[in-house]
Amino acid sequence: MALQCGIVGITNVGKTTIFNCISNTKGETSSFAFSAVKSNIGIVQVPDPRLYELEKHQATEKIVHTTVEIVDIPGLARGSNKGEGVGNKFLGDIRNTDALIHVLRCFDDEQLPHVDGSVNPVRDIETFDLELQVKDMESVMKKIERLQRAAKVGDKDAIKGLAALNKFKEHIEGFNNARTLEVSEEEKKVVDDIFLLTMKPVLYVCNVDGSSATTGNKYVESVKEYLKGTEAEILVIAGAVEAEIAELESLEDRLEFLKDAGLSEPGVDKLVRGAYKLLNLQTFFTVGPKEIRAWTIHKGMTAPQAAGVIHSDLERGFIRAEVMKYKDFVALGSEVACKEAGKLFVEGKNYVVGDGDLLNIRFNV
Ligand SMILES: Nc1nc2c(ncn2[C@@H]2O[C@H](COP(=O)(O)OP(=O)(O)OP(=O)(O)O)[C@@H](O)[C@H]2O)c(=O)[nH]1
Ligand SMILES: [Mg+2]
Repeated sequence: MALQCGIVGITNVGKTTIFNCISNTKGETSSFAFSAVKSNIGIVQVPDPRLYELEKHQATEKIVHTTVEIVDIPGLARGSNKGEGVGNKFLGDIRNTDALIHVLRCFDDEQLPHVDGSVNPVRDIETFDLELQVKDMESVMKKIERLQRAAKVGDKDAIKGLAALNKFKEHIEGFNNARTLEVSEEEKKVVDDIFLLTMKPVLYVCNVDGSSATTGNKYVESVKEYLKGTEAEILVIAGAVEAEIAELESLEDRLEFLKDAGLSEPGVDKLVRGAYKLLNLQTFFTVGPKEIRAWTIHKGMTAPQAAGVIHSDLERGFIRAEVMKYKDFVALGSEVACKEAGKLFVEGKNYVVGDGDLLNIRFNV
C-alpha cells in the first residue's frame, strides 16, 4: 500500500512550510530560492473525525489513525528540464509519486521576492506544468520510436499503440497535461509503462496570507478561473498560520487559535484527507475495547484483501466478514442494536469493502 503523494511547485512558495505542519519529520525552510537540496519523506496521520464518533459508542484503550506517505519535493523553476535551478534531479522524485499536491504562492510579501519577479499563481502553474510536459514529450517520443520499429513489421498491438501515443503527443504539444486528454481505458494502458508526470492526479493548494484564509483573495480567484472546467480540486490554506497552529502543544490552545482565525479545523487536515482521496484510498474500521482503528485500502478491494491489510493470516484463513456500515453503527449505537435491526451483514470473499465499513473478520488458519 506504499502509495506516495508529492508536494510540488515552484521554488519558495511554502511547500516545506506546509509539509512541516503535517509531518513529524521536519524539513528545512528558507527564504532563499533553490535552497532545498533534498526531498523530505513523511508518514502522515490521516485525521478522521469518525474515529472519535465511534469512540462515543465503544469505550476503548486507544485510537489508531491510518497514515499516508507524503514527500516534500524541492521546487522547480523555468528551465528545470534543462538543468536550471536545482534541475532535473527532482523531476525524478516527482516521477516516483502517485499523486501531486501543487502548492501555489497566493500571498504578497515584499521581504520574499518571487523567482519570476511577481506573484502570479497562474503563470506559476504554467511554468511548472511546462517543465513536466517537456519531460512527458520525451517519454512519449521515445516510446513512439520503439513502437515504430515493431509496427513496420506489422505488429498489430504496436500499430494500435502508436495511434494512442500520437493522441498524447498532439495533446501535450498543445501545452496540455496528459490527464486532461480524453482517451479509452485501452489507450490509457499504452502510457502506463512510461509514467507520465502530467498524468498524475493533482490537488491545488493556494497558499494565502492569514487574513485570506477563509475568504480567499484575488490570486485564488485567478487560479479558480484558470482551472474552470477541469476536475481539479482547489484548497485554500494559510501556510504561515498553519505553521503557528502546528507549533501549539495543547489541543485547547489549538482550538482557541482556530476559532480566532475563523477556521473549524486546521487547513492541513483537509489537505491530508485530500491527498488520501487523490490516491484513491479509503478506510475501513475495526472497533473493540482494545483499540478503535482506521485501516487503509484501495477502492475496490474485497473483504479478504482488506483482511490481509490487518494480517496476512486473516487473508489466508478468511472465512467471512461481519460488516456494519459506519452510519448504521453510530445511529443505532452498538453491534447488538445493529444485529437486531438487521444491519449486521455477513459477507463472503467477493464482498467489496465500502468506505467506513466496520469489519470483523472470521478466519481460521
Ligand atoms: N508571508 C508568508 N510567508 C510564507 C508563507 N509560507 C511560507 N512562507 C515563507 O516562504 C519562504 C519559503 O518557504 P518554504 O516552505 O521553504 O518554500 P518551499 O516551497 O519549500 O521552497 P523550495 O523548497 O526552495 O522549493 C520561507 O521564508 C517561509 O517562511 C506564507 O503563507 N506567508
Ligand atoms: Mg522546500
